[in-house]
Amino acid sequence: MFFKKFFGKKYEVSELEDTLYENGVEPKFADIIVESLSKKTKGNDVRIELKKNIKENINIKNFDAWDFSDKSLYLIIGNNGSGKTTFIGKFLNFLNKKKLNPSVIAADTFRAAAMEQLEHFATKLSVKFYKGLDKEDPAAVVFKGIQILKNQNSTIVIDTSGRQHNNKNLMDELKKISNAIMKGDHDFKKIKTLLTLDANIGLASKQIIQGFKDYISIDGLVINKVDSNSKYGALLTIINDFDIPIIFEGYGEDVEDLRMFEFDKYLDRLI
Ligand SMILES: Nc1nc2c(ncn2[C@@H]2O[C@H](COP(=O)(O)OP(=O)(O)OP(=O)(O)O)[C@@H](O)[C@H]2O)c(=O)[nH]1
Ligand SMILES: [Mg+2]
Repeated sequence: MFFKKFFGKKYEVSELEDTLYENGVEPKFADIIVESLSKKTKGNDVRIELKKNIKENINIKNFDAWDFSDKSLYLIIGNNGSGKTTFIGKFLNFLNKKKLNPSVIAADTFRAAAMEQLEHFATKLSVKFYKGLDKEDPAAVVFKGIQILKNQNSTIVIDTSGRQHNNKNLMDELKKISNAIMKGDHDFKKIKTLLTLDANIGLASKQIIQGFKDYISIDGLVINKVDSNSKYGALLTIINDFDIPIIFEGYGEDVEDLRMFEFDKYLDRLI
């Protein structure tokens, strides 16, 4: 919605470019879309032209739409405070509405409060919940949790501790969790790893995605806190640079504050 401030005004190209930077759009990308804009005939609806230029210059890949109806297992990973646990509350609500009978494993044994936070969501949403003991090995918690919950024909969602992608020990721990899932005796058709990102970090997401990707295969991204975000334009770079689809956007702390990511709607909100 940054373009609102240009409504009814004669815009300067440099001002428009600065506003794009301020909104997280990568400078080299902003330059391209503004440069092609300035050559266009005056009087055009600049907002429409801007969106068109973005579409012409962004490398959008065609991903298969996610089908949540299969019996699936979702591993939720990400930096500290990137909104994993809050997202899981919203995601359980989403799965509940689809009558997919979800259950959840709290494998963030690092912080007792994190397990309580998740238990609160699980209770509120009447979702089956398995938690580890304080400081228990998260891979063991995940392994045991799956054995207990697998026969209830449910979709399982797993919460993990926050970790920085450059912390080798914690990234090794994540690999161990992933291996524990693979080794488990279960028939989940799909195991999907979702990486959560805080929208406010803007272009710094690039290093985070790459850092996690170097350790573990990532199936989709969740962008949280887009409601309090001033760097929404950075998603253009994530879309352009990575072969990983953005699946969800979180826009608040309530369990209802989640929507599927749609590029055209995203552009309408950005500009
Ligand atoms: N405004 C807003 N706040 C959010 C959103 N998602 C999460 N938060 C807030 O961000 C903070 C961190 O969220 P958590 O869900 O605890 O993040 P986390 O990744 O589980 O954190 P750790 O487990 O400590 O790594 C909390 O205060 C949430 O209420 C969102 O979409 N919008
Ligand atoms: Mg958490």
